[in-house]
Amino acid sequence: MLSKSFLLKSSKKQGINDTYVLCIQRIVSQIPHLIQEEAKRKPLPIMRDFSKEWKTLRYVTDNASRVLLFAHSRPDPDTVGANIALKYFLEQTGKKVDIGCFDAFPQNLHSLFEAEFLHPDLLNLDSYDAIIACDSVDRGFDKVLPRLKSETVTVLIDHHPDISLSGDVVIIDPEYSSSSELVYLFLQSAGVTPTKPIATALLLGLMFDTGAFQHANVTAQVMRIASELMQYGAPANKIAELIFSKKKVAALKLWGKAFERARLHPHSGLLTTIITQQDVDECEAMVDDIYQVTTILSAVPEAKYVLVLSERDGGMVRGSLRSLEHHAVDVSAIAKTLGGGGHKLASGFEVPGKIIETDYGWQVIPKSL
Ligand SMILES: [Mn+2]
Repeated sequence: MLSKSFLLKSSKKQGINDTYVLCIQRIVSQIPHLIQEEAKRKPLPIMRDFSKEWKTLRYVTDNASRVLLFAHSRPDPDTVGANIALKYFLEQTGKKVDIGCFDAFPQNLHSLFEAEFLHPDLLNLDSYDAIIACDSVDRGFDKVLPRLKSETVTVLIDHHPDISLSGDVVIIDPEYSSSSELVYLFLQSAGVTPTKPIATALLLGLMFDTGAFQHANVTAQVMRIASELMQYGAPANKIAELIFSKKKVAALKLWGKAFERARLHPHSGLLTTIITQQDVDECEAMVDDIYQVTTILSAVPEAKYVLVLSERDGGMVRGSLRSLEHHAVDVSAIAKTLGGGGHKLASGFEVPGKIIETDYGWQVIPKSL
């Protein structure tokens, strides 16, 4: 029987402000404060050692018979990879495992895995001994947490900063590249040799969250893990093709609009563009197609950092910020001033409103006006 009495509760706190009026000019005016001097840059990050947490997690999984895994809303390949890998591992050890998510399993990943994500309303949450949430635990799992009975053991595995949720076992450190990297380290500490499907799932997450090993979160450890996963049979080329190359015409059309409108602010080095809801509809594109616009634009040599503003369902405007390590810009500082958050080199925020074009550039008009 799984008892959580041995687990120490951990708690974190943080506050997110929620009032903002945004226009590009305001962001530009903040840049001088956000560009760090080379000399003040941090030394290499020290990653947290989770040896103790891995042992606790192993205790939890050994003693649970029914486990619910939980993926974040609008699931990306990292949450998919981390959850699928854990599911396969737990099923090998005879556990009954479901994966919960507020959205369906991504269509384009069905060629890699036969899997189903179950909406929490369809689940009997009381029937699980333990719940493990992998990746962006504040995007979906936060709504499930209050519905759990108190004796259910909760485990959080994440690599995002500023997570305010707490659980019985907390494995969160933004210095790691991906939740898939963390799950790999768990399996390694448990002495588990990944099967080919497990290796495939973890390499999927690792490659997606590192932009196929191009982002600043790539460490020697990431490369070691990727190489080991390939030795266990993970098809790196197939994964790369699936997540980075096979873009439909709809996505290319949408990117064309975004690239055509891209404007560089020469003094700040801000490269910005916008995507309206009308663009997405006209191109018959998917919201997911917006994500890679920031990645591609961040590689433009003149750009110090990139802001892509896109209209989303429910009258929201999403700002996606991206930079590259050598520019020494902390885009999460910008996101935070606008009520958002994220990593130093990739962050975002959402504000209620719509996007209009003015003589001075793109402007977000708050909903209340
Ligand atoms: Mn991730």
